[in-house]
This record gives sequence, C-alpha cells and structure tokens, in this order.
Amino acid sequence: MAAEARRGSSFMKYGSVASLLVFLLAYWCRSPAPGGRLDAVLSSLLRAERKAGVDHFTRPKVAIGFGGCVDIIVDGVTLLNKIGLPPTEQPLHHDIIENAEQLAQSFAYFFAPGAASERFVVNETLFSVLVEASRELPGNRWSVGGNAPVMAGRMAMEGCDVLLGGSFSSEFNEVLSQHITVAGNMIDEPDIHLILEYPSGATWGPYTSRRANRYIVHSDDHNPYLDSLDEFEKKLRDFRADLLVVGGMQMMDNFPFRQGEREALLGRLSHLLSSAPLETSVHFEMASFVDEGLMVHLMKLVLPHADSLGMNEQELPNLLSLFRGSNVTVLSDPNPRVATVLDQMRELYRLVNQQHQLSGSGRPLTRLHVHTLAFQAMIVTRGSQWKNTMSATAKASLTANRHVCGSSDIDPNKARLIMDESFSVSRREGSQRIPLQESRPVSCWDEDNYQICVAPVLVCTEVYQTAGGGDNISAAGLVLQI
Ligand SMILES: *[C@@H]1O[C@H](CO)[C@@H](O)[C@H](O)[C@H]1NC(C)=O
Ligand SMILES: *[C@@H]1O[C@H](CO)[C@@H](O)[C@H](O)[C@H]1NC(C)=O
Ligand SMILES: CC(=O)N[C@H]1CO[C@H](CO)[C@@H](O)[C@@H]1O
Repeated sequence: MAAEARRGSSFMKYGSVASLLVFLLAYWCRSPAPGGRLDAVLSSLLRAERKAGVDHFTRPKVAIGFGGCVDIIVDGVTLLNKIGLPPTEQPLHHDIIENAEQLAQSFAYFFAPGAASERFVVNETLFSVLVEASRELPGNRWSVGGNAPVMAGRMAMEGCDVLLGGSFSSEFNEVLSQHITVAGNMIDEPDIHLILEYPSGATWGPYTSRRANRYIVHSDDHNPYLDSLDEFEKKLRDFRADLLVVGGMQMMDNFPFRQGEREALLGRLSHLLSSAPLETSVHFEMASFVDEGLMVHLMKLVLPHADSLGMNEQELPNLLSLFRGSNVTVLSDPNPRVATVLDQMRELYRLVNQQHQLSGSGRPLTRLHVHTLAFQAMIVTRGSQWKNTMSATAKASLTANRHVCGSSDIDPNKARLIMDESFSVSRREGSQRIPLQESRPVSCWDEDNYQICVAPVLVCTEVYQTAGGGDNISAAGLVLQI
C-alpha cells in the first residue's frame, strides 16, 4: 500500500513535469509570439492572392450602376453630442427617420450590436442640421461615396476599364480615376450621405458598441430615381462589358415615390439586365433594405437576371427570410459562425436556382459571395464562367483589412484573427470540421454542383473607415473572377 502510494506520488510528479514540458513544447512550436500565427496567415493569404491576376493590357471591362454621392465621414457619437441629442432610453427600429428622437432610437438600435445600417431622413430640416454640424466637426472627412463609385474606383485601381452610371457634379467627375467613364447627367448639387462611424467599444450613454461599424443617413433627391439609366443604357451597348454590376438600390428604400413610380423604374432596369448579352456576367450587390415592397420588386425584377450576388451577414438572412416567405429581418447576429452562414448560403443558392428553374427565364445563380467581419465565404458553381475562386476569396479577405485600416500594406500589429481554430461546415449534426491552417488559410471544397471557399479575415484593430468596406471587398473578389 505504502509503496504503491509512493509510486503513485512520484508518477504524479513525473506526470506533471511531463505535461508541463508538453505544454511548453506546444507553446514554443505553435508560435514564438502571438503575432507568429498572424504573420503566417498573412503571408499565405498574400501568396494565394498573387496566384491570379488582372491582365493590365487587355483590361477587363466593367459597367457599374447606379448613382453616387459625397460622403461626409464623422465620428457618430461626437456628432450626436454636438447637436445635443441625448442618448435615448429606448433603442427602436424605424423604417424612416422623421425627427431627432427617432434618430436617437434608431442609432442606439444598431450601435450596440454594431450592425451596419442605412436610413432615409424625410425631415429635411433635421438632415441639414446634421450636415451643418458635420461640416464644423473637427476630424471630419469628405470622400466620393455610393456603392457604384466605390466599386468603380476599386475596379479601376485593380486594372479594369469602368463605365459608371450616375449623375454627378463636375468636381465629382474630376476626382474619379482616368479609367472611369461616367454615363449620366451633370448636376449642381450632389446628394450628401452622412456616415456616422464608431469604433469597437465606443460608448453612447448606456450603450457600448460590440464592433466597429457605421450608421448612415441620407436625404437623396437624385439617386432614388436612377436618373442615369438612359445614358448608361446607351453607352453600355458599345462598351461590351465583361461584367455588369448593379448596386445602390437601397436609395429607393422607403423613399416617397409616387404610386407605381418605383416599379416602373425597376421594370426599366429589369429590361436593361435581361438584354445584356450572355458574355456579360451580371452581379447584384445587396444592401441594407427594410422596405418589403422594394425587396419584393427586386426579387422579381433584378435578382433573376444576376449570375452573382454579394452581401454581408445582415443582408443574407434578410434576403433568405423573404425567399422563405417571411418578413424582413432588420437586425441579425453581427458576428455569425461559419457553419450558420454556410447553411444560409446553401439555402439561398438552392432557393434562387429553384425559382429560376420554375420561371424558365433569367439566369441561374452561379456565384454567391458573403462578407462578414471574421471571414469571407463564396459558393461558385463548378464549370461556370467564374475563375480563380480561391484567390478571389483571399483577395476579398485582404481587402477587408486594407479598407478598414486605410492602408494597402497590411500591418499584422493592427490585426487579429477572430475566426476559431477550426470551423464546422454546417450546423447539421456530425458535420465535418475544417482546421484553419496557417500555411493554407483559404479552405475550398466541393459539394453538390458547386465549390465553397472560406477565408479568415485579418480583422483591422485600428479602424480608419468601415463605410464602403463591402463595396471594396466585393469588387476585389470580382476582379479576379472575370
Ligand atoms: C424636423 O426636425 C426638426 C429639427 O430637429 C424639428 O424641429 C421638427 O419638429 C421636425 N419635424 C417633424 C415633422 O417632425
Ligand atoms: C410581418 O410584418 C407584418 C407587418 O409589419 C406584421 O404584422 C407581422 O406580425 C410580421 N410577421 C412576422 C412573422 O414577424
Ligand atoms: C483602403 C481601400 O482600398 N479603400 C478603397 C475603397 O474604394 C475607394 C473608392 O474607390 C478607394 O478610394 C479606397 O481607397
């Protein structure tokens, strides 16, 4: 007994020394410093991105609509403090903003979870109060904004020739890249969008933001009418686009159109898309929609003509919900797991293609790109026109960091991985788990008739700007695939 106890205790001793050694070895082998893993993932992503390129001699041709604006980018909380708007006690969603109280409630609703949102302000007095206060705010920035111009800028930067549909002022046209041709009317006063940015952990009264994001308000006069549609259509015929991109439709969300006006506009857009030659791929970029009538029109008139869809983690469940016959979802988990997103993507892909088959018109959906804070995910039909899915997913992921940090060089000291060490490919029981490998961080595999690729994002920790992120990311993913 005694001997045994002694043996036992010495075993314990060796045991703990051994496990300490194993622990130390594991720690040492895993990474000499916490940055080691990040550095490895970064260099592997850069290698994956470089495997494909854009031909700078033939320059792919991309036509992008619609609209654009001047963005004023400010710190959201600072602006609300400046106009003396106290934090509300009741976070609440409003489809449109009619007064300051609703602004406070709506801001609080999205600020705490850190979900991107964009709302129309019907009260012009309130909107001009906000714009004037933003002009005077130290640290404000102005930039070319709107989905179409941001995507156009990114495409031109990556080596494409771009036709941009939008009505801009002459100053606006001057700052666009020489590789961008504008199709639209000349206007004196461009629409202004106010971008209320906030970093992760920002506080406003009792609210703390869970992640960096932005809340956007606008009061557009031009963009909701797609007033560049005619010019764009005329120039499109001779342009011979490899890719036609449609975005900016959220400017129509809850806009006070006259009866039937919006449907007529979307009908014209539908006609333009359905007349596009098959050599021209069509991509539709989703946005923050809460207007169910608009969503239903888009699903009938625009979506069936798209080969490709791009969206974020809020827009995916929203669109899916409508396809399932339910209501819009205003707010979803801003930090979903890979398995959840992949299941939603599979279902959306299936439902869209099912509808295509039933209707017998339009195009099948062959590409679906979802950008989230932690990762990028793509579904691409095997044998479709889309090339280089693995590299495109890597590029989308790198662009997320480049955009949010505001620098094309990625500094691993300003980044962190928030994706887990491994992820499950589905929430179904018994689903396979895929480890996140530092040397091959983009995981791609086949299912059904498509390939899925997932890449982790090196999440930027020193946020320069979140607005326009989705557009830069989507555009960067597309350029390698056309
Ligand atoms: C519009 O906003 C202004 C400024 O905040 C406010 O004084 C006015 O009452 C608002 N109008 C309506 C109809 O709510
Ligand atoms: C959907 O929206 C309608 C109208 O806003 C509402 O009455 C209904 O309760 C909602 N249904 C669900 C399932 O949320
Ligand atoms: C950091 C980054 O690359 N962001 C770009 C997003 O797109 C706009 C418009 O084209 C560029 O100006 C930004 O530099």
